[in-house]
Amino acid sequence: MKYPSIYSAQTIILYCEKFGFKNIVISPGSRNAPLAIGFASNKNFNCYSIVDERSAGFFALGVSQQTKTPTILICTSGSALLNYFPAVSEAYYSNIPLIVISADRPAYKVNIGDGQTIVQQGVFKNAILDSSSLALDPKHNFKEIIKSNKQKIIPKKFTEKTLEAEQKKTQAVNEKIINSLFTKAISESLPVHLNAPFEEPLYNFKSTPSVKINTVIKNSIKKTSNAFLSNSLVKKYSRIMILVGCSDANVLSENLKNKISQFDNIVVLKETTSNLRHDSFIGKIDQIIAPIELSTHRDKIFEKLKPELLITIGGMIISKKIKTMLRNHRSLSHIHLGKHGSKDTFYSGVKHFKVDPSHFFNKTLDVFKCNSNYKSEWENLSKLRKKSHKNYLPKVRFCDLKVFSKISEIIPENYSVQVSNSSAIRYMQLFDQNPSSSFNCNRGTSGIDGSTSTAIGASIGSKSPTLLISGDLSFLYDSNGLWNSYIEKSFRIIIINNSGGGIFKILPGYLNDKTHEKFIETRHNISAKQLAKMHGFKYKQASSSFGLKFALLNFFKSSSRPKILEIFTDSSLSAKVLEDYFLNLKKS
Ligand SMILES: Cc1ncc(C[n+]2csc(CCOP(=O)(O)OP(=O)(O)O)c2C)c(N)n1
Repeated sequence: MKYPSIYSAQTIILYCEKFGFKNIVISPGSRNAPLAIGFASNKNFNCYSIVDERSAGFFALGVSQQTKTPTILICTSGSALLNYFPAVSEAYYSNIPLIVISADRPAYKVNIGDGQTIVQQGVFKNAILDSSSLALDPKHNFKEIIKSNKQKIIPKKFTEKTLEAEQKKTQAVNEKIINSLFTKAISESLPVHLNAPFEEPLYNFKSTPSVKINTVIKNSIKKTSNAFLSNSLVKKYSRIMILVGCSDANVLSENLKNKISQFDNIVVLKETTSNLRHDSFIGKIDQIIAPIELSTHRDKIFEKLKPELLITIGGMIISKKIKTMLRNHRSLSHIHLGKHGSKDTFYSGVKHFKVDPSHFFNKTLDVFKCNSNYKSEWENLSKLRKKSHKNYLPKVRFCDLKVFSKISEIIPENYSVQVSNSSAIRYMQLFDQNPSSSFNCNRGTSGIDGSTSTAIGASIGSKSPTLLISGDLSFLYDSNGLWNSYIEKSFRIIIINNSGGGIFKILPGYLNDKTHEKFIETRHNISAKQLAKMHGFKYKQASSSFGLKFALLNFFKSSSRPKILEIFTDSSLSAKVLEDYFLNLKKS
């Protein structure tokens, strides 16, 4: 073991040990060398070396997404830190814990023309739970510190004794900061940023720690309150909709799912990324809503389908169609359940109950009970759509819809599936998915900048084999995600290459002209083949139904190297087919 001789660096490592953090993602640099070497030589940690900080950030996000515990990110000073921003904001908006630790120069060396230096404090201020900067250790190379005409750390007249006293004070302040930030990241499941200024020398280490930390880790689990029971919103309703966004399969207990399914006044609508499974819960929300949107009677139908009480669980809702429906036809009330703050997504004035959803329903289900045919109205529509969907699919030519129907059929049991933005996750939501597999997508900020890195990080954090399903732009954007040595042999990537941002062709307002093609769709003819070769993947292509069937035969079989399957589709045909599909869903 090597403990850095810089007291604050050593303290950070000791706190990480004490808190039981395991996964440390380190990007190279020398200002952060005390931490990099200190963590890497400590057997309590699994350390990952990733050069590109944007990719490192998303990799860490993927690990945390699966482990549900904070992953530590370590980077050097300067723009390195800023490259974490996309992942930090994704973590912030999708409630994933991350601890960013940036090495910095002492304050007196910032803005005086020192190299690789920017103002690092508070850089994530709009997308971070909390951030703080440590105080510089006065005792570490005080001779260098007092050289500065700007330093405010060591008074002009000092003795060995006063320096010792200053160091003691600094140590106490720094421990408080670290303890507070780490506790917050755990209890709130959100990202925090700790900035750590270090003076040189940076490469001195000791085999045993020289500081003794005084931590008392507070139990962050709060007592569950039943205060919601006396809230006036908890009463009988004939029409309750439970809408579940990004979450884990266990967000509701089996027992509760069965109980809720017996209520005819409650319909449960779930997205693929909710990972909630129950036969009576309704998925494929867009399939139900799209044909209504096309109907001349849509307002009347939506008024009948809208809930009196909307209860949301989990994170972001992907379906634009349900958002539009519920904004135009508002529920009387909206309750959001869970640890994290709710958003007024549906403009109906949300009330947040900070409570575990299972606990809430265990206490309230009987209060909500009421005879109604609300659930059956939704169920009838769902059955009709299922029939139309089944009739339509065999007629479809080779295009995105066809490809996603095939992929959805072949995802093996117990896979961890990561899906990129944007049409990939939307297409996945049109099909039944393997109920034993889990589905995740970076929907916090819906970026296309980190899906591959997230998936690789998730494969480290997950016990299941991982499949990434990605669009071509998302894949090419984050190709540095492949630049690390942690890609397991079982890792699989399917790229649907429709030569650009095919999503834009299925969104309203797109015009088929050269300007849209160049600046919105960003059409290209790049393939992933060379990248696959460069990063040691096995690579296959398909551009027809037969080719795809053949390529998928062995795709999930165990292999000596990870694999990429690139499927080429025509974006114009795909857009046309999807439009036609929604039109045809009306028929049964
Ligand atoms: C970092 C970032 N830049 C731009 C966007 C806007 N955007 C959303 S989807 C998309 C195109 C994605 O293309 P591709 O990965 O090929 O998938 P598909 O078009 O099939 O959805 C873009 C550019 C974004 N979401 N994130």
